[in-house]
Amino acid sequence: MLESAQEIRHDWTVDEIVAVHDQPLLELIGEANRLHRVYQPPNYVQKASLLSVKTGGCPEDCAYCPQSAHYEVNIERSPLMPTEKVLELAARARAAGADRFCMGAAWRQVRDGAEFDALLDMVRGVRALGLEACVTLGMLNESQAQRLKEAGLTAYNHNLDTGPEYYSKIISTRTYEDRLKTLQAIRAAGIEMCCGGIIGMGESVRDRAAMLQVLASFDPHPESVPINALVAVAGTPLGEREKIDSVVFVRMIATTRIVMPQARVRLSAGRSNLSREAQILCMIAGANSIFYGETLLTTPNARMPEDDALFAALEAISSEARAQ
Ligand code: SAM
Ligand code: DTB
Ligand code: SF4
Repeated sequence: MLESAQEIRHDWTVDEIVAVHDQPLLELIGEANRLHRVYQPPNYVQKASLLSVKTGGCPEDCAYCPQSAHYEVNIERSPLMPTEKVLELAARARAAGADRFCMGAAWRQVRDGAEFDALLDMVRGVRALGLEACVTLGMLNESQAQRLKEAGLTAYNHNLDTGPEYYSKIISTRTYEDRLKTLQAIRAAGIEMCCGGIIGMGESVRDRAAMLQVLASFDPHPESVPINALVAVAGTPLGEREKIDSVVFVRMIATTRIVMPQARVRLSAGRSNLSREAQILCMIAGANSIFYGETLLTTPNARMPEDDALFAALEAISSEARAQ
């Protein structure tokens, strides 16, 4: 693919990104869609299936997260799921049409030992099923990243979550610098980087733009960028936050697409609050991946029959169908 120096940039300023984000909506969506059609297959939306393989009891204090042990949240904790069970669920996800299988663990960081070895087996098993494999396990070092690469891991998800300034309002138990180190280890091992964040936590547009600026400074850009809207869970410090407006979601997706035209932009948590039409608008604005399946990690996702109807609506239609 030809890279246009003007369009694939690593030197965006926060001001420039804010200006992109704040322009008239139709201009913004139009430009995002133009870039989407140049750099991405125009009719493909990836289905990624998500599974929590170790749930709750996490020592970190991420203010949005129901799995943090710091808060009183009504979720069931569970230890690492047996590999056979994970692979059974992966096979089921593949049969339902998933392209990628993502496994999340409520760990602060990866520790060498039996549990990490089991994770490596899960990755091998998922790849053997012909699925892309992604994991999100918290912080890790280069040798651990290398072992994941050798097991066949496609991508590692580790989010920046928000801009550098707002970050300390959300998480105190690890720094932005720690996150960047993990991302460097992933890149050093040659694993695809899946890195994005969350909107709707009380941050400003400037904080969102600052996060995109850090992401775009990676060369190459992250291969995938999940954009989550906060799922406010009772018991967490952000449990009372109001849902964001769907146009706010669309603006963030479009801005992400413009700033990183080659990335896969994933319309992630919070999608179940969007109508079918708002989701299609996000796709016009550059989203080309979703989480597909009844649950995210601990909270409900968009329902599968509704997603099947959404995907059916995206297909080309025959003349008989058009007559309806
Ligand atoms: N423990 C690992 C970590 O933090 O890197 C992996 C799992 S963690 C749950 C993965 C990501 O899920 C977080 O970085 C955050 O972006 C997202 N997330 C968690 N809770 C969320 C919520 N309530 N709403 C939206 N996104 C959320
Ligand atoms: C990401 O950016 N979003 C996913 C995935 N990466 C691991 C997680 C969303 C979690 C939403 C809250 C929950 O279900 O616990
Ligand atoms: Fe733990 Fe990850 Fe949740 Fe933070 S986001 S509390 S590290 S599971």
